[in-house]
Amino acid sequence: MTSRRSIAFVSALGAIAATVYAHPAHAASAEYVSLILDQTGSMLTPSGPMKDGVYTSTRWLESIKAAKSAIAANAKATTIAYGVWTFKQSADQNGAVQIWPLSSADCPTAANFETIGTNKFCKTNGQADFTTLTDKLDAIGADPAQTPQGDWLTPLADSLCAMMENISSSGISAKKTFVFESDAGENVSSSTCFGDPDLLAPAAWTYTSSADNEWGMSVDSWQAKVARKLYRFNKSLTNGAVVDNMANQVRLPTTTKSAYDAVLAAYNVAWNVDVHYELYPPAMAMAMAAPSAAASSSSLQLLAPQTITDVSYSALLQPAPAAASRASTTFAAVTAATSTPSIGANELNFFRALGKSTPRSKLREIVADPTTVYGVKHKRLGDVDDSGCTDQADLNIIKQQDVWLQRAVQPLQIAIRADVTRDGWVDKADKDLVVAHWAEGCRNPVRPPVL
Ligand SMILES: [Ca+2]
Repeated sequence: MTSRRSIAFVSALGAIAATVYAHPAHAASAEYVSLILDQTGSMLTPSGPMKDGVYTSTRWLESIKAAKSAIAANAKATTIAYGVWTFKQSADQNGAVQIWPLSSADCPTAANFETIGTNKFCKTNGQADFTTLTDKLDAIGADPAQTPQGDWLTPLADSLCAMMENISSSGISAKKTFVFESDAGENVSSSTCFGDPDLLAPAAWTYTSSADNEWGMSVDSWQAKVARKLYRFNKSLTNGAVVDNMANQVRLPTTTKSAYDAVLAAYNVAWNVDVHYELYPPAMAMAMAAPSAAASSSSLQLLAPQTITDVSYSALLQPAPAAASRASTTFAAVTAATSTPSIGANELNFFRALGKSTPRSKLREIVADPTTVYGVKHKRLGDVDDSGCTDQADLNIIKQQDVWLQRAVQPLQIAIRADVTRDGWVDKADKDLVVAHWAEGCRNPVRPPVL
């Protein structure tokens, strides 16, 4: 009897397993990715490729391209879920706010919608769903309601801590990944992770067993508080106890670096950080220092408030592109012998440290450098392989997994060739250009494009 019942029980388990397998939509995801897009006013700063002495994109538009690129390797995955967040202050948004998905109707497949704590996710089930997600990111980039406005208040530290609290309090044990697109500029956090800036913040956080260890940063700086939250990821922020009061901090149960690393690994958290900034050649810095009579242009008015509210060094440099665009003819001849980064060293170091803060974390510096030439000049538009005919072979190169959505910079030669729009990225715009010049130069009939 006992054995027969056991067999029946095992059979029932098998049936349950088969049921779950038949409806993977109901299974928890293996990784939860929170895309955090810095939507504050400084993201409107001209950036990207330069043409005739003027940056032709913005940090915001570059951040959308970078976000797609950061997740490109997941295109065919069936077990990864995504949510998209922004942060800014004023215009009814104070800190981290989720913008997608907001309901199951937003997901490519409604059944793949998950709500976990205060977080909502859509799981993508293969390439078609993933394309829906990247199209959504493009739509967010172009949406006037989502585009940063001329408001420079940047609650960066509070937003990062809020995001970590959102995720840590959800109890997700699977991989947790933050994709973070930002240009820094913390200047208004007033809540849990408020603190004076550490102007000498190191580019890597270092462990010591000291009770008042701040990973090499100054005590109670906002950078140190973000690190406290990350390194005590699974401790509740209730009443700010983890990050706001040194005496109340919950110490990690370790006194050695290896044990500490093991705790970090167990959190299963990664920060994939893209920090966006420009290199300003000398003429731009000069234009910034001595604004011309045209300083009342609308673009400068948009930029001006940050010089009042932003405590960072980068704020002092950010009006430069507007000034340069007014003086583009004189700027065009200038070389970048001694370029100045638009981001302060202490903030760049914070991003660098965050990008290697846990075992899976990554950092990319998305630098608009006027000396960089993107793409290559093909004889025929869209003819990626220079065969003399724009056809499926060119489209196939763009669609290749190690090329599609990638940043088209050295050493990715094939992506550089595929970047027919010459903007530094391989994406839908490149496909569109190939299709716009379809069959040009071809001797034989060409079938319609397979996108
Ligand atoms: Ca391109």
